[in-house]
Amino acid sequence: MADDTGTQQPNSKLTATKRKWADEGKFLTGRHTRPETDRLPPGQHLVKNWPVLDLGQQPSISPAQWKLDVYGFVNKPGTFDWAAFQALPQTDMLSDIHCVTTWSRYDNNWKGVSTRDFLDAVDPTDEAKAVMLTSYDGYTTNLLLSDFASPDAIIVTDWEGAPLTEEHGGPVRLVVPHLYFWKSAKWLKRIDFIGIDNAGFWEKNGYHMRGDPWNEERYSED
Ligand SMILES: Nc1nc2c(c(=O)[nH]1)N[C@H]1C(S)=C(S)[C@@H](COP(=O)(O)O)O[C@H]1N2
Ligand SMILES: [Mo]
Repeated sequence: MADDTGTQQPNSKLTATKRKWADEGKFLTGRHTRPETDRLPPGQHLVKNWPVLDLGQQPSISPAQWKLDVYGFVNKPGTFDWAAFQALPQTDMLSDIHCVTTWSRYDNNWKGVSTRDFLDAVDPTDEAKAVMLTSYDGYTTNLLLSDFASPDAIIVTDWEGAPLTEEHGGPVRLVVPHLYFWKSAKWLKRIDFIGIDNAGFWEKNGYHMRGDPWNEERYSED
């Protein structure tokens, strides 16, 4: 029963494996690589609303006023204004939020520029190992370049089909869903590509340098 369409023969090993996966309901959504029972990281609880957390100074920046400066180890440093940012490839993503204060929120629809596409545009050099993000409220946070470049990380302008509200970091914020939400800088203003991972605001104040919720990296070791 060989055919030339690339279809597996009925008794091939792959067919048998796929049948077993189907029986087990594996990859049912096709989206979550973790089993559903592991979707909520340890010590977290689910919320339906979206809490607001920040240092208490919410800057009012219109899209026309907004600019993103890019410095450091990149071949194409410079400034993106709103039009230049909108000209980058636009992507939709669905992801979960995990805040270190123990709330998690599932299935957030984001639109913006994936960090992968952003990195293509600014072209980091080999010296770049980490990024320091600076926001319009003076907030800073650091990420390893490998975490910033994660395939589900996105520089966001829209949530659930509407522009990101001011309280949630509009016009532009970062979303890095595989790390605690303090890494997801609101009101993004500046990205420095740096050679050594330096501590940002919360990282200098007792929080973990990386912040992986699956390993409960909440606080710094010392
Ligand atoms: N610019 C800026 N970004 C920030 C913060 C902040 O104070 N300023 N707080 C961080 C923290 S601690 C959290 S939990 C999330 C909260 O985002 P939200 O208010 O949209 O839920 O933003 C993060 N990004
Ligand atoms: Mo937070």
